[in-house]
Parts: sequence; structure tokens; C-alpha cells
Amino acid sequence: MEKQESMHSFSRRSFIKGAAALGAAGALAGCSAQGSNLAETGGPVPETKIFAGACRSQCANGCYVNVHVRDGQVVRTTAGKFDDGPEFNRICPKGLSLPARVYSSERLQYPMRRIGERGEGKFERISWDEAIKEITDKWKGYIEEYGPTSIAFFLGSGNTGTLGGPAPEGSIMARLLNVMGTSRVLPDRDIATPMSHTYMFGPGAHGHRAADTVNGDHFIIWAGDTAVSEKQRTHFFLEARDRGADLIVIDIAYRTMAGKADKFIPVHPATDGALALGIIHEVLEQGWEATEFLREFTEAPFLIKDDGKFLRMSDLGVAPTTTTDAQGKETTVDPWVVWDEDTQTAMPYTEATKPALGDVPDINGFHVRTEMDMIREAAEPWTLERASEVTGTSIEDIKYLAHLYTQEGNVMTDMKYGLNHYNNGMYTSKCINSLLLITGQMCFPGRGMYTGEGNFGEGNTQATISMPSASGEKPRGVGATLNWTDFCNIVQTGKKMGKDFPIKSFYAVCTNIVSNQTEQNETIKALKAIEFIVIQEMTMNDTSLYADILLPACHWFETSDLRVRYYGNPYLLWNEKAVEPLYESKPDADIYRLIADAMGYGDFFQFTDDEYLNVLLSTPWGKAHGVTIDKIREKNYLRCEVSGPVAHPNGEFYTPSKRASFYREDPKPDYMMGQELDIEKEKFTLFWEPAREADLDNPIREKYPFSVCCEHMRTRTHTQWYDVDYMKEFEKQPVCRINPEDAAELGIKEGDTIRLYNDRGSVTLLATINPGEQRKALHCPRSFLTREHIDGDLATTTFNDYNQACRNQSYFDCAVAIEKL
Ligand SMILES: Nc1nc2c(c(=O)[nH]1)N[C@H]1C(S)=C(S)[C@@H](COP(=O)(O)OP(=O)(O)OC[C@H]3O[C@@H](n4cnc5c(=O)[nH]c(N)nc54)[C@H](O)[C@@H]3O)O[C@H]1N2
Ligand SMILES: Nc1nc2c(c(=O)[nH]1)N[C@H]1C(S)=C(S)[C@@H](COP(=O)(O)OP(=O)(O)OC[C@H]3O[C@@H](n4cnc5c(=O)[nH]c(N)nc54)[C@H](O)[C@@H]3O)O[C@H]1N2
Ligand code: SF4
Ligand SMILES: [Mo]
Repeated sequence: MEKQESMHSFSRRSFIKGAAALGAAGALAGCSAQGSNLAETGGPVPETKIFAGACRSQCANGCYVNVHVRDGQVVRTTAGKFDDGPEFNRICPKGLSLPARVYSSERLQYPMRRIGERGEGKFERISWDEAIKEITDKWKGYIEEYGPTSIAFFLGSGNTGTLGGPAPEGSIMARLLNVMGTSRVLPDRDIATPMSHTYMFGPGAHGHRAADTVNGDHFIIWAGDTAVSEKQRTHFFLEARDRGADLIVIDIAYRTMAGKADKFIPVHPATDGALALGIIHEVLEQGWEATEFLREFTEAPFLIKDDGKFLRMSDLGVAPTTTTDAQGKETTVDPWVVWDEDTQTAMPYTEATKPALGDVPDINGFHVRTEMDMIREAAEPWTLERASEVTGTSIEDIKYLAHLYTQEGNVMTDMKYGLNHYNNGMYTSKCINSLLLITGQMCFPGRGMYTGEGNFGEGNTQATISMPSASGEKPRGVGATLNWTDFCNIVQTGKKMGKDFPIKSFYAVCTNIVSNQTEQNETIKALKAIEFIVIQEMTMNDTSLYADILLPACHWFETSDLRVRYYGNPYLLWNEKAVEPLYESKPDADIYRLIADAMGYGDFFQFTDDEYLNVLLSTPWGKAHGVTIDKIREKNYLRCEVSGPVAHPNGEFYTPSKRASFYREDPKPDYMMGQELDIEKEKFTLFWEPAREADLDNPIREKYPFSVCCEHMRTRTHTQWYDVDYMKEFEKQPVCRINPEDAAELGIKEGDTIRLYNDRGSVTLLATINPGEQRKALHCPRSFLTREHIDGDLATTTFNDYNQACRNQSYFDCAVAIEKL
């Protein structure tokens, strides 16, 4: 579907000037120093065609983008228009500068082989045939000698397209991995907060959608800077504010959203769990808890015996029965018991009319406590004074939040990744989830978490992955799933939990792991220990420098794809091919197929793109609503409202009991790397402990007095857009924001060159004095490549250990000392 546009509005000349400046910045071997693509042709001005596109970086918004093409060149981008959802017609400066990425001097132009040291950036040009042959010859040898798990695939998040991008679980790269049975390395990002939701509410979508913002009286943005990170949604908050709702921001620094808020509540880094406990303490002290909500929709009345197990009907002599679940699996039914206040008897929770929240007598010889008893006990020590001391939040503000959550109507809470990026992120998030349940701020219009649009999700990924080959052979499945830190250890030692585990080759697509995984020096060490590295990329970023073979992928606008994964708008977006791939770059999907063919797996890829996408779209909802790729292509977008505006409507959760849970008798860590495990910490959701280095009381802070939040940048999505010079007009180079009093103590002035360092690494950057920063806490916008730093790299300072039960990289849990240079 092409649309026509008459073109007057755009100044061709100014664009060319910008693009030429980019070209002049040309750098490393294999990158283009070009500008000729945009040279003036003279003669009549050709017509402009508009193609449907999407901004496919993993910024969570996934904007619909019009791609304007003239003379076979992308000349500009504008916001696409949904005729059935104008509230989602948005684009940010990154989306508007996408043409500069297409014509960036950093683009990889042709396949290359390393000729220098790893990381040095010396490559020689080779042909596609040579590249594919070299990769697949090596891989065949490794498979023969060490098995397919000796090849490790890393599926990044740089492109949310389905055919090319590895991010959707059902992408063609994911299929290749499953067909070959290789190892899969998990990025281990953004895990803690979502895991806390699944833990307490069950697997599924937990967020209210934008349409429900009309019902909120108060909006709390908890640890997020949505004006920077979620541009599709921020206007909903601002419109609610215009209607009279108030906007409250809880953050460690006064940032963009704080500037737009009615109230800013500061908190010490990573202490939000303690803040939630302090609020809960005050709520219980005042008797403001949502008793009926807790009784009806949560497991608060469930009974726990002294051995830590739930009291069930089998404890009362009723034999368990069996039933068949939705998947056809036989399961045992042994209902949880509650104490019914109306009848003063113990009975299955589904039968009680008034389940008791406390004061339950011994039952059948068992001493029991309700989950609510445990909540009271856990909150008991968190007096206003103690909570205030730990969090730095004033007693007044804690009381304000307790009152707001219970006495002033509907509260919407937007829990963001500032909570997630610490070692204690899951505990913190569980405490806040608990607060929402205890105050009944979930499940109803205007009351709930606000985490994004109803998700079509990633589609029927099981079906795309397990589709048999043309000759009926089944893919063998993932050979081994490795956590990132596990992977780093395995490549160094050759062993996984004491057993031999050779990894010979690493293949990464759509990710810049050198910049984005924690503890950069460990990442580099791991890469150096691997025999053969293949990187499939658009740019010569920090990770490309470590490739043995570099495969140039084309830009999003140079191939067609379906953007399926999204959070910012409720649409499936068809992205048309707008221009031909530049240089010798190829669509990612074509590269996967070339590799598959050469590996002898061509039989598994005998489908057209459309056939593949239709399988992916065949989710139960997709089938019920007739979602096909042709239907999406009618307008190039299709609105999919898989869930209503309110999550968990009428108090129904996705847990086995259908109630929100505060306690698990048998919690499981989400990874096993032979770590020591104190499982008691994982059972109850009001457990909280301080973070690691972000904890002000950690003795390490004597040596390294400052914590560093290396946050997401306005002008980049992770490291993408580093190649766009326009964006550097706003954020030129790495800086460190520091509180004025801290700066004065260290004799640091605006613009001084300073070095942040710890035992793991160091970075040299410019200081900027900012009264919005609290003392002993710094903010450094991240996403700069090593070569953009004066010296070192911010990514060298973070640590890569995990919480005992949650495989989460803790980007912000990092302490440094400062040296003025
Ligand atoms: N422009 C842009 N947008 C993006 C991205 C990007 O790189 N650039 N990345 C996308 C991705 S993948 C992600 S995960 C999201 C992340 O987006 P956000 O969740 O918004 O995360 P950050 O910007 O990293 O940090 C959010 C805020 O948390 C605050 N904060 C830090 N620590 C704490 C704390 O302990 N307590 C409290 N209360 N606040 C704290 C920081 O000061 C900051 O204001 O953004 C997505 N959107
Ligand atoms: N210090 C610190 N580090 C962090 C964070 C932090 O807050 N602080 N945040 C973390 C978080 S939350 C996340 S989600 C990660 C994100 O980490 P990554 O997923 O590694 O993010 P990007 O930097 O966007 O890297 C994506 C790469 O994909 C490439 N790419 C884009 N499109 C295509 C394509 O179509 N084909 C191919 N082959 N390549 C393509 C881009 O050029 C880019 O190099 O970063 C994490 N790292
Ligand atoms: S970077 Fe994000 S907000 Fe900006 S245009 Fe792209 S998807 Fe939209
Ligand atoms: Mo992320």
C-alpha cells in the first residue's frame, strides 16, 4: 500500500547538509564515508511516496512511522496516523531522525573478516559466499566435535520485527536456534519487577491500559522517567492532570517527570521497598487497609502452619481429588483452608462467606497464621521514623502516601525500571505490589498498575518454533539455556557446574552486549575467550569490533517485516520495504536462511514470509478475530485489544487460587547456577533487604561513596542513535550529574573533567552540577560507546552478580569514588 504526497514542506538542502556532516564523520574500516547517495540530481523534482514503517528499537513505544521516499532515498519520517486511535499518533526526535541512521557513516557495508586483534576494528572485506561458508564450515566442525550446544546464540532486542529481529520469541532466528539445537544465552535484563508481578498475580498481563486513565484520581509514577522512556504514554498522564487528577513522582532525583508533577517525593536509591513497608505500617496503624478486597481477592485469609506449609483440606482429613487442567494435564486438588467467621469453622476458601484475616484458633491440632497476620508482623518494625530514616523520605510524605492510597479515591501506580535495576529489585517490587493489594488499589477502573497496552504478545511462538520441516522432521529444540553470567563463566572455564561445557562460537544479532551488559571488562574477557564470533549488525558499534565475521544487516526501512511486540500502542504494524538495502547489506531473515541452507537445514525453512507470519498470528485471540497478515496489510496496522482497559477485572488473578498471593510455600529461583540459596527470603512478599552497593550503609561506601544511576537517555534507545549527529546537539557526550554540595566538597565545578572508578573499572567524563540530585547519588546518562568517552567506559563500573533468585542485571546498583582530574 503506497500513499502519495506532494512535497513542499521539506527542505531538501538542509537535510543534505546534515547527512553530509554525518558522512564526514566516517570512521572505522568497512563503514561508509558517504553522502553521494543524496547528491543533487537536478531536473524536475521527483514525487514522494510514503511507506508504512515502525520505529523498531526496543524503547517500548514502537511508534508507527511514515517513511517518505523520493528517488529511491528515504528523505524524512513523520508520525503515522491511526484512523482508529489518534491518541497513539506519536513519534519522538529519534523517530524523526531515522533517515540519518539509514545513511549513517557507521553502517556496515559488506561482510568482513577480522584481521587485527579482537576489539581493534581491523577487518577485510569478504564476499557473502565466503562469509557464510566460513561460518557454516566452522559450525559444522564444532557440532561434530563438541555438539550443537558449543554454538551459543544471543537474541538481542535491537529490532522488534518478527522476521528479522531476534527479540520476538517466534522469530526466524529463534527457529534457527531450535532447529540447530544450539545454546541460547539469555540477556537477563528487566526481570525483577515483572517477575514480582508474576509471583504474586500469576502469569499474564497486569497493567491497566491507557483507556483507563480517565478513571484515575491520582497517578503515581514510581521510579520511571516516562517523558524520556515512554513518550507514547506520558501525554495520558498529563491529560489526566489537566482534568484535575494529580501526578506524583517518586524518584531518587528531580528529573523530567518530576518537573511535570504536582508532587515530587524523593527517596534514597533502592529503598522503595522500605518506603512501601513504611506506608503499609501507617495504613495498618490507622486501620485503613482494604479489608473486603483482601478477603475476597487475595490469599490474605489463607492459613500457614508452623512448618511453613499451607493448611489444606487434606490436613482436615479430606482426601485430595484429581482434575484435568486446560492443557489436559491431570492435577491434584487439595483446597486451601480458611477460617470462616460467619460459621466459625474451617472450610475450603471457595466456600467461606467471611474468611477471617486474623485471630484464627488452632485447627485440627494445627497452629496457624493467616497471610494477613504475617503482613502485620512484617510491617510492625517499619515505623514512620524507621522508614523515613532508611529511605530519606520525610515522615510527612510517608503519611501523605498512606492517606492517598486509602482515603482519597482511585490511585494508579506506574511501577517502572528504576525499581528493577538493583540487586534487591524483586523484593522492592513485591513490597510495592503488596501495598497495592493491602490498599485495594488494583482490579478496578482507575485503580491498578499502569504498565502498557494490551499485548498481542509475541504471537504463537510455539507453533513457529516447532513447525516440522518440509519432510516432516521436528526441530530438536534449544540445546541449552544459559544465563548471561553463567555463559561468561563457562567460556572462561569450559565447565558448567563442574561438568565440561565447551563453547566454541558465539552468534549475536541486534544487540550491543559490550556496551549494554553489566561489567564490561567481564564481557570483553568472555568474548576474548571464545574461538569464533559472528556478529550480525547494522553498525560498527562496540560489539561489532569483537567479531571474527561481521554480517551487515539492512536497516528496518530496507526490508518488510511485522512489528508484533509492543507496549506503547495496541497495534500490529506492517512495515513495508521502502528502499533497497544499501551496499551489500541484507535483511536479517535472508541471512538466517542463508546460514540454514548452508548448514543443511534448508528443509526447515520452506515457507514464505507470509506463511510464517500467519502461523505466528494464530494465537487463540488471533484466530478468534481472524487476524492474518493480509488483514493487517489492508491498512498496514491492526488494532488488537486482547484485554480490556482494566487488568484483573473483578479481582480475578492468574494464580492457581485465582487470588493474589503474598506467600508461597515452595518458591523457585528463576535460574540455577549453583548459587547459595536462602529460600526463606523468597517465600513472603514483604521480605525486603537493602541493595548491594546502592545501600548507603554498605561498608563499601566508605571507599566508594557515590552510587551511580546510569539511566536511559532521551536521545538514544540504549546505544542506538549513537550514529546520529543531530541528537548530539542535545546530549553531546557522557556527563555525570552531581549534587552541588557534594561537588563543592570535592572542589568540582561545572564542566570539570572527573573520573569515576571502583574495583571493576573507571570512566572519565564531564561533571555537571545539578541540585535535582540527592547527596551521594549520581546520574550518568548511559548509552555512549567506549570511543565517545574521554577515557574508560561507564559500563565497566557496574557488577554482574545476580540476586539469589532472580537473574537480573542490576545496572544502577553500583558505587564509585570520584577523582577530579
Ligand atoms: N529514550 C529512551 N527510552 C527508553 C529506553 C532508552 O534507552 N531510551 N529504553 C527502554 C527500556 S528497554 C527500558 S527498560 C525502559 C526504562 O525506562 P525507565 O523505567 O524510565 O528507566 P530509567 O530511565 O532507567 O530510570 C527511571 C527513573 O528511575 C529513577 N530511579 C533510579 N533508581 C531509583 C530508585 O531506587 N527509586 C526510585 N523511586 N527511582 C529510581 C531514575 O532517577 C529515573 O528517573 O525505557 C525504555 N525506553
Ligand atoms: N549501564 C546500563 N546498561 C544498560 C541499561 C542501563 O540502564 N544502564 N539498560 C539495559 C536495558 S534495560 C536493556 S533492555 C539493554 C538493551 O541492550 P541492547 O539490546 O544491546 O540494546 P541496543 O543498544 O539497542 O542494541 C541493539 C543493536 O541492534 C542493532 N540493530 C538494530 N536494528 C537491527 C536490525 O534490524 N538488524 C540487526 N542485525 N541489528 C540491528 C543496533 O545497531 C544496535 O547495535 O541495555 C541494558 N544496559
Ligand atoms: S524511539 Fe521510541 S518513542 Fe521515539 S519514535 Fe522510536 S519508538 Fe517512538
Ligand atoms: Mo530494558
